[in-house]
Amino acid sequence: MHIVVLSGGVGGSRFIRGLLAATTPDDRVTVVANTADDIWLFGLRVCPDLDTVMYTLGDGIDTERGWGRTDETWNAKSELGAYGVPEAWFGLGDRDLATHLVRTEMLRAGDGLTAATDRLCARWSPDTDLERIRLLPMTEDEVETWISTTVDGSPTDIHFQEFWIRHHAGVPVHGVTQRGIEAATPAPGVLEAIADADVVVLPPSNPIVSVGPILAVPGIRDALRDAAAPVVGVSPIIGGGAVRGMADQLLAGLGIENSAAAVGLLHGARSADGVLDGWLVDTADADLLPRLEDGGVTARAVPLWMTDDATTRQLAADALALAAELARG
Ligand code: FO1
Repeated sequence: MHIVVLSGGVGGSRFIRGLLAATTPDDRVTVVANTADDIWLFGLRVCPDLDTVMYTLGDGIDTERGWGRTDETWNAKSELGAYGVPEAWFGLGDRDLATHLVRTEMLRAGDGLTAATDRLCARWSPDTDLERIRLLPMTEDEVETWISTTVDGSPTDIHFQEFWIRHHAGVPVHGVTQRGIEAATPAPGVLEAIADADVVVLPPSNPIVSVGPILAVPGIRDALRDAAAPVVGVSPIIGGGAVRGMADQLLAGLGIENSAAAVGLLHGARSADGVLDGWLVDTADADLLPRLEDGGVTARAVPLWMTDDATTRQLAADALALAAELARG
């Protein structure tokens, strides 16, 4: 079976681990990762979601933080602070720095983000879950999520990382744009993977800044709508709150109801100009199933909290079971 996962960082990575536990080594998993979180800092290209998937599956992740490296130190960051560098708010770890240096060198040499990602993954793959997936960026073109907000009373646009890390999502969201998205093309292999897939999964990643940008890359939404494979998603919202991160602030800022149904209908049913065939909501949101069914999405209520390996594996199995049910028609 070939499974394609359109993933953000933390939630997506956790789900992918469950997916690998719920399948066999004969099953192929292609991960198309969001790159709209990416940012130029200190002359380096930082790719948070690619790195979070790579470190998580490669066993290099700091599991407490959910991002960045284990046994990390912050000397470069504190030195930048001592120099009064304005972006010193960014958590640049000394070990993590090597990843950005290797990637940036390759980008400057014209190698492209796919080759850079392959090169970085080669270090982390041996004898880890990373060996069982192909990790692709959604595009090799530069796309960045920027937030229109108000800081100290004046309207301004800030990069998503500044919104999230410097302001802890505590400033108003007037709008969210993916700069560069119109000119972006899917990275090599992305459309082919979707066309070849037996199942496509939207894991519980942020619908606005993780899954949204992937769907917004010209060509990807249509590829999903034309895909022979069932497309199944997992709600990142449980009981009206984001499982993790700042999805609720973003949804509220955009005037989108903060619910598992609203996010499922935001992605939309394939029969209604959207991309979804199926959607999993938590058992706490079982009352929302009729709204999703009315919207053309086949929905099931199952436990969504990925509290440990067993529940994460079960969630992945539930997503595959819904896909199998949909494939039978
Ligand atoms: N998240 C934080 O909350 N604080 C940080 O300082 C921070 C630094 C950072 C550095 C590299 C990286 O790959 C991720 C980092 N993240 C940090 C997480 C990152 O903002 C998020 O993983 C995504 O961009 C949003 O899901």
